[in-house]
Amino acid sequence: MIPVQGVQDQQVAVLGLGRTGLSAARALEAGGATPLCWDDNAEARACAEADGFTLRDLRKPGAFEGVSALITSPGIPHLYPQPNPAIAAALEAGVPVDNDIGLFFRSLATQDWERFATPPRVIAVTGSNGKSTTAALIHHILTQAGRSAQLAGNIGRGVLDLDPPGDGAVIVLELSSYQIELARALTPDVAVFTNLTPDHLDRHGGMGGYFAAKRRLFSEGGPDRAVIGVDEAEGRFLAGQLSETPGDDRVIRISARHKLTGPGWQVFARKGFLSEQRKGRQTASIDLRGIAGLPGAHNHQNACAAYAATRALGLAPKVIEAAFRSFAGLPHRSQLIAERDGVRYVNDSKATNVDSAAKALAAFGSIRWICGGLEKEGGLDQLKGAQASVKKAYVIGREAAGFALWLDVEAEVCTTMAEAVGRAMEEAEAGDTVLLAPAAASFDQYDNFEERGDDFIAEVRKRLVG
Ligand code: UMA
Ligand code: ADP
Repeated sequence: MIPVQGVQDQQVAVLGLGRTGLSAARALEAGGATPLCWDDNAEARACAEADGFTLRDLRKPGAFEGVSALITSPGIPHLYPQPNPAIAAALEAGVPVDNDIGLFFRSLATQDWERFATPPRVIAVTGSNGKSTTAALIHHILTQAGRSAQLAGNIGRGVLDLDPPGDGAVIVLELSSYQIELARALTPDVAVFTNLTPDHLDRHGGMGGYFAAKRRLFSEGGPDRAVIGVDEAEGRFLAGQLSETPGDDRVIRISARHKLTGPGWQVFARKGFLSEQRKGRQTASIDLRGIAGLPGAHNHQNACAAYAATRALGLAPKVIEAAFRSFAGLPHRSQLIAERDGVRYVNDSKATNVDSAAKALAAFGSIRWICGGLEKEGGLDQLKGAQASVKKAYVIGREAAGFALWLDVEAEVCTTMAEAVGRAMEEAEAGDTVLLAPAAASFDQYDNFEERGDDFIAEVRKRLVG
């Protein structure tokens, strides 16, 4: 755990008692503060109380008297679509609102660091898609290279739950727009921006607000190195804005679409080959084709980002290449779960938005596509033109019939995963890929995307065994 610094004897309100809130409350207590905890869900409150935490109803008048700050959780809206009443009350009372990420950056460095030969470093990864894969890949490369490394953030582990880093250690954080937007301290040594496509628009009041939230990672103090995906206008803008000169190598531009030219530092992947260029000359190249854990152009973008971030820490291209080859990939992202009679079964349940589903469709051929679920704001327009390799769609979700109307390919309304998997397997022929890439959130039928992916895997395996 990272004890929070500068809070001795203070009362600090904590809103949300999930992974973030509970780890923040523990770390505040370790720093000598008294956390006053609240959650809008009675069950979560009861669990925290049973664990010995003090509850305070933060919605009641006067709740913020004597409170020095409110630490909130990323899933709780503070502005759009409407502010949570407790956050609104804190802001009205002039109480600073922060989150675990802000506390982490403020509390990481300790006096022990003065004895270290190499101070610990933090690499933070954001972007619309590829954050988890890129962060996990960076962590894998560092570990394979023999560096002490820990991984946390939006990937599932609260940042204050990390162990204090030792001499030369690296912390890799996956940060969502929700986490970045409210953090009052943000000082990674290396910051990565993979890409930007519409997601979470309701929480950010549209695309401009979404980009503004992500950009904060590069502006509050500014990282020593910024790795920026320049395949969208926003990335090109950000890279341009951060560069002091055309050759400024504090910015490393990455692309999975274009050959990048220019006097600066760049890493791009084309036709399956990663290329690193500095000062207009190629410095290294890696053949990414056939690396099982990184299929498709979208994963080549992740490879470029992870390569650039670890090169920024001084790792050698050969070491990075060897680690690419041993990377197993993450569950629920382009995850090959079985191959039988020439048919491949791939679980990409994490394709919760349109862009990630389009990328999954581009990574495979002859697809029997299981899609549908809770549609996100922004619509399905971007899927137009992405369905060329789809033989047929099998649509799940409570609104499956409506979802099917948007598709350009033959679509069967299946509603349940069991029906969709059953029908796709009945019709699949050698050479086909049965792909779960929903292009929608899972909450209409499941608690989360993991449960949806596990259901897909179970339905496939049941039939392969039976
Ligand atoms: N709650 C309220 N009031 C509200 C809403 C929620 O009190 O109005 C309470 C809930 O009752 C619950 C708690 O808040 O007890 C949950 O807080 P949370 O939703 O912020 O979830 P955590 O458990 O703290 O997990 C969060 C991230 N969740 C979200 O951002 C929604 C996790 O990312 C992250 O791994 C974890 O912190 C540790 O850093 C998950 C996620 O879905 C994977 N992220 C989104 C995504 O990837 O798209 C952004
Ligand atoms: P995030 O943490 O940003 O949600 P993940 O690595 O978990 O990213 O991948 C989420 C989804 O996006 C998965 O469906 C995955 O196959 C897809 N994906 C992974 N990397 C990229 C990328 N660079 N661009 C677009 N989609 C991607």
